[in-house]
Amino acid sequence: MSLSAYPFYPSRVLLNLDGVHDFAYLGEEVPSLEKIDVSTIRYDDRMPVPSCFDATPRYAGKRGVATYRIQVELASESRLLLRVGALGLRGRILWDGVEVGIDELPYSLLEYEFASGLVGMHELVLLIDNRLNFQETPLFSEFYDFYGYGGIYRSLELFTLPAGAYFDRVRITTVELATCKVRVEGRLIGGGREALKLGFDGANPIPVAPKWSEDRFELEMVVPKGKVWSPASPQLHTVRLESESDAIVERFGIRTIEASQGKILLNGEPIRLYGYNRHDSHPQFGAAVPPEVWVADLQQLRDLGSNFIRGCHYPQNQQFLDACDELGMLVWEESLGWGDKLEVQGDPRFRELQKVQTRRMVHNSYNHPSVIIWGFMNEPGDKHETGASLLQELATVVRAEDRSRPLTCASMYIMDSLCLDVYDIISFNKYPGWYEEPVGNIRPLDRIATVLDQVLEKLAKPEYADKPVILSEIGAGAIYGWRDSLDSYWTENYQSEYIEEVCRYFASHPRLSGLALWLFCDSRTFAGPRAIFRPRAFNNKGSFDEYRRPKPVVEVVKKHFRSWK
Ligand code: ADA
Repeated sequence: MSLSAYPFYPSRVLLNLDGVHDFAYLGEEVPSLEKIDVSTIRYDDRMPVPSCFDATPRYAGKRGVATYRIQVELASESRLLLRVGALGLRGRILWDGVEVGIDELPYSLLEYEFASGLVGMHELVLLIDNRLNFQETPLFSEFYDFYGYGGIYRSLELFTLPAGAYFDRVRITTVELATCKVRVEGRLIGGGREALKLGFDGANPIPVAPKWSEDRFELEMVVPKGKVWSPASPQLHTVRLESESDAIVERFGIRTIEASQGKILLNGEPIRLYGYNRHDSHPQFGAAVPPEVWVADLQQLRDLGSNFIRGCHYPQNQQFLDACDELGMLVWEESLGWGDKLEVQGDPRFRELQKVQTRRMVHNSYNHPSVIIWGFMNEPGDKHETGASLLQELATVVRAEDRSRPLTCASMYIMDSLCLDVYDIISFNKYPGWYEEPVGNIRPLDRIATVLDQVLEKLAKPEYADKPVILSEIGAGAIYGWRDSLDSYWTENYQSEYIEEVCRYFASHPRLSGLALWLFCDSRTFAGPRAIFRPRAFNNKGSFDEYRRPKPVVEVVKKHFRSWK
């Protein structure tokens, strides 16, 4: 299934390369991707794109190198831009046998530019490595609590580039809500000071005179008949820019989002966020979740009354974010990270890749009105200097790219964090009544209010008063269908009562501006001995199971969320 996300480039030829590709699994005992001679590979299988090969029955659980190959027929000679929606865990991309790029940013949308060669048939090969090894895949460690799939997670698209200068992304930022004035800024790669035309919402583009600084342009304009975007009224606009040799259509929403005086303000009005953490994962498709699944997820989330999704723990599919824009869903998008060890956080290459992927995420998702919060490094080492300095650097990276949204980071050390001053919003993950020292109490539900009270007491200090607070994870595991007379851990009843407590607490504590329950649906995680605390090798804290079948807790959530509308 192919769906293109914004932006569109109306004057370029776009070839969508999704479909069924030639495939070969090369095994575990092969050298690193750069050392593999692709000319000797025998393709003896087929595999769809997008797909995770290790979610298919034949290659389930394999850790090794696999190859996807497709023939592409070109009608003209030009420069090409290959857009890889996302892959994992590491990729090497070859066009006619020549390397055009290495992708070491799992879940990130990346682009590669190269010359097409002559008119006629060409061959695109993607070598994919899902072996867990810090040297090769520093951004994904084997202890991450979600499965490190191998494959091409999201769409592959190939664009022809114009002979002259061409547009990179064009960013639209709301300058003034009342007049619907926006700033339009972008880059004309290989150009500058060219005549530009611009039109909103399908109007014929007319000449404009932006300010230029080398190849970057900027101008402010009032959107004619502009309408403000909000969850209740998700009004979207498009803008088309034309240069001498290229054209681009970007979509955006007119809205503001800020963290001020302890509140999250959407279009100047305080808003409380309530919803879920959602993994982009499904047992049959791995991380290559097709629209059939994520559209249904969005329907379920809306039926529950949620207005908020934390896209844990990596950059989101652009098509998914387009749908969130259209439905008025509010999203926290974060770059990839998960409780990385201190020695990892101190590693220069890891730090550099963290910055590159985070910058790229902001670049890719800047125009989505649904994305209201940037995050990074879930549960980092924020109580140690090494972790704290990385978080400070990542915040600087985000702010250099975008000052129009607040940033945050989900801390598991809220009581000891050295970094709370770094963020615009303070977020914390807590599992009272779930991860507890043995206390002899088989249903420690009373711990929820006790522990959350301690956190809010700390955050009542004047130095934090201006910062809104989000409870970014809380939850209890339940095995789908499991009932038991003890009503204790892993039963659906304990989970329902747990979430009942959490929702009541949130409703009566306005200091909390947001709640993201852990977890929308059960999600596959590490297998093997580490899964001793993860029955079935799934994170079982979903309100739905991995096939999106509702557990009884869904009715509890629905009752509360809908009453907050
Ligand atoms: C952490 C982490 C989640 C998940 C959760 C859990 O808070 O951020 O990804 O692992 O714990 O289920 O324990």
